[in-house]
Formats: sequence, structure tokens, C-alpha cells
Amino acid sequence: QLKACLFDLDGVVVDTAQFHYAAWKSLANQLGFDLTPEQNEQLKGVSRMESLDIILEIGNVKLDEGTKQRMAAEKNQHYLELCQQMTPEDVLPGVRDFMDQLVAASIKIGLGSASKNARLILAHINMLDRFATIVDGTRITKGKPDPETFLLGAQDLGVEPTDCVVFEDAVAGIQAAKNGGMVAVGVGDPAVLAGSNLVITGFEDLSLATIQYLFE
Ligand code: G16
Ligand code: MG
Repeated sequence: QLKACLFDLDGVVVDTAQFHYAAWKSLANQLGFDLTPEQNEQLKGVSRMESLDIILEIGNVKLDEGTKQRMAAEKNQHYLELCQQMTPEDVLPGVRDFMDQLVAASIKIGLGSASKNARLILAHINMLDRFATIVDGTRITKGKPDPETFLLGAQDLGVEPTDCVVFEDAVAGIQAAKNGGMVAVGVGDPAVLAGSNLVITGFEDLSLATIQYLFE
């Protein structure tokens, strides 16, 4: 029975995925190679340092630990600069309406993000108080596809993982939800998000009944 919805942040609630991509791409370019949208899929939902490791592998570049820390910090600074322009209008279409349906049905709402910037982003879009719990990159020890992020969220909300739906735009996130025994709804391209219980292109016109149907 559906009791809680756990939302990923980047690429689900707000389109910060494009800013992450832009910042990583410019770092790759600086190192002398390109980062394609396909390659970028591997970075979604993955922590900052792990993302950097994947990028360095793609470019076949080896860096010492100090340089890696500096590059990651530079990427984050660039990312935060891009995020500065964000306002409540940047919340993805239909997200607020869908959450209103959840509130009306007494279904709990939580956030499960790998990002250490999650609270900052939520403040920009004025959504800090929409989530009964916020699990972000500062709280977890094992990133997606490990289920820790979402299991913590379910625990905070006092619900069983099997009573939760996870909304995710990342392959690693869908795997994390499945690994935690939750229903996984992919937000994006069905070809990329194989393994989801359902894939939606966005929240516009998504009715709660469609999600509840997944529990029958
Ligand atoms: C996100 C993004 C990832 C990013 C990660 C860490 O998580 O999808 O691309 O690398 O957070 O972000 P930060 O560098 O801000 O700590 P999610 O789980 O919200 O999609
Ligand atoms: Mg995401």
C-alpha cells in the first residue's frame, strides 16, 4: 500500500541535471576531452568524487588526490554559479500539483538525493518545507545504487520500504530503489531507465491513481 513517495532532486524536482552536466563538461574540456550526453548518464545520481573518477576514466587521465580535490571543488563552484539563476519557477512542470495530490491523500513526502547541495537548491526553489524528511549527500555513507539513501528516508518517515515509491531520473537511482525493495518510477527516457516499474516523461498530468495502481 502506497504510504510515502521519495523524490530524487536533480532531474526530478528541478532540472539541475543540466547544470551538473555543463559544469562537468567544461572540466572535461579543460582536461582536453569531451563528455557526451550518453557518458553523462553514468554520472547521474552518483556522488561528486565518484563522478570525477568516472570522467577521468573516460578521458584516460590520471591525477593525484590533491588535484582531484581541487578539480571537484572547482566543478562545484561552477555548478553553484549556474544554480544562482534558479528560482521557484524552475521547479519541473507538474511537480507541485502532484505533491498536492499526495498531501490530500496523506501520503508522506521525502527527498533522497546524492547531492551535498540539496538544501541550498531547495531553498532557491522555495521547497524546503515540502519534504517531511531530507536525505542528502551529507547524511549517507554509501551512494546510489546502494539503497541507503532511500532506506533512511523510509525510516525517517516511519514506513516500510515496500510501501514507498521512488521517483528517479538516474540509472543508479532506479537500482538503489529496487535494491531497497521499493517501487521505482523512472522520470525520463524508458530506453535509459530500464528496470523501472513505470517510466514517466514528467509529472504533468500524472494522477495519483496511476501510481497507486502499481501496488495492485
Ligand atoms: C545528484 C546528481 C549527480 C551529482 C550528485 C552529487 O544527485 O544527480 O549528478 O554528482 O548529486 O551532487 P553534489 O556535487 O551537488 O554534491 P541526485 O541524487 O539528487 O540526482
Ligand atoms: Mg537525479
